[in-house]
Amino acid sequence: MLRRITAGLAALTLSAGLALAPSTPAHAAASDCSAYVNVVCFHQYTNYTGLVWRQTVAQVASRCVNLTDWPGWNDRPSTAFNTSTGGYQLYLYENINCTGYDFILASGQNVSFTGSLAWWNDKVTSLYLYAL
Ligand SMILES: [Ca+2]
Repeated sequence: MLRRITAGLAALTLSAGLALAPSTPAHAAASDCSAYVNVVCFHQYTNYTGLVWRQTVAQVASRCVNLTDWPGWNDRPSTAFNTSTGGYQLYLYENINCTGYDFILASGQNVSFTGSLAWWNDKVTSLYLYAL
């Protein structure tokens, strides 16, 4: 049995730009996720700073991606961005292999895991980007 939470955040206004190859800047800003179209992106900290994990839709769509394959990223995400434009829904999972509780982020949404969502802070271990 899975608990599903849909973030009720307004879609970001995204600047036009090309999605780049994976990168991990040492210190980030919200724009290190929001400025990229068609990416899944995380910040290390809830205030949109720290390390950034960013992958294009093409790199992660339609399969389970374990953050345990990315050194240091298991249980690290504190924000999540789904800037996909093709209707992809981002499922974030508590455990490896896309199991456990999930959190759903619709296309064009982003979230910081604070307040009522604080349970998810430093909890994400795998993700699945589903094409609708
Ligand atoms: Ca976890």
